[in-house]
Amino acid sequence: MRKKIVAGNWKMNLGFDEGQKLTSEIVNMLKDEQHSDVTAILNPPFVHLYPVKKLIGDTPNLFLGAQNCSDKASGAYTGEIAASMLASFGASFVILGHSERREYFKESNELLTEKTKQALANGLTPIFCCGEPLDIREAETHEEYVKNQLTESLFGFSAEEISKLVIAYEPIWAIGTGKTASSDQAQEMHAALRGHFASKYGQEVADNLSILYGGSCNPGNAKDIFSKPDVDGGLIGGASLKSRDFVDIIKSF
Ligand code: 3PY
Repeated sequence: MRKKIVAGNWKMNLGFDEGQKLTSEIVNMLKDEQHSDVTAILNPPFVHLYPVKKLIGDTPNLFLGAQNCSDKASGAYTGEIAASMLASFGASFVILGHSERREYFKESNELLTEKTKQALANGLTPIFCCGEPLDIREAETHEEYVKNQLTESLFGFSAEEISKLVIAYEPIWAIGTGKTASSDQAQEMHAALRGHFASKYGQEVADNLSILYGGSCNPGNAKDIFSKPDVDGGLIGGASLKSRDFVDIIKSF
C-alpha cells in the first residue's frame, strides 16, 4: 500500500508570527479532528524550519519538509543550505525541482540528480517535482516531456533509492493560475508516469511510489482529484497558507 500524502508548499510567504500562527492552528485542528492515515507535511521557507518543528512536536502524521537543498555537501557556498543541515534541524522531506526553481533559478535535470543524491544521503525524502508548460501541453507532447525530466534526473538511481522518493506531478499551466488539470487529466498523467517507472524498475516499485498532484489544488477540487486510482495526494500551494483549507484538503481522502 502506498502512502497518501498532503504536502503544503508555503513558497516565499509568511513572517515569523504568521508562520507560528498557521502551524499552531494546523496542529490543533489535526489533534481535534479525526483524519485518516494521511501523511501531512509542512514545507515552510528555511528560516521557519526550526520553530515550526518545535510546534509540530509529536503531532501524529505531521512532518516537516524544506523547499530546496544544495547540490553540495558543505563548504564555501554562500547562501546555500545543505541537506545535512535540514536533517539536523528536524526536516524529513525536501521538495526538489519545483517548476519555479527550474524556471527562475535555472535548475536543470542534471543539477536535480545531484540534489536528490544529497537528500537521500542525508535520510531526507525528496518530493521530486515534474510537469510541463502550457505550450508543451497544447502540442500534446506532455507525456514525453515529463517522462524525459524523470529519466534524465532519476533513472541513474537504483530501485532501492527510487523507492524512497515521492513524485509530484505539477502541470506548470495549473500553478498559481487558478486553473487545475481535470481529475481525468491528472489520472492519465499519473498512470503514464507510474508506467514509466514500471518500465525501468518493475511493477512493484512503481506500485509503491506515491505520486502527488500539484497545481491549484484546493478544498473544492481535492476530493475529486484524490479519488483517482493513481493520485496519492497533493502538493498544495496557496491553500496551504490557510489552516482550514489545508486541513480540509488532508481530510479529502
Ligand atoms: C501550486 O499549487 O501552486 C504549487 O505550486 C504547489 O507546489
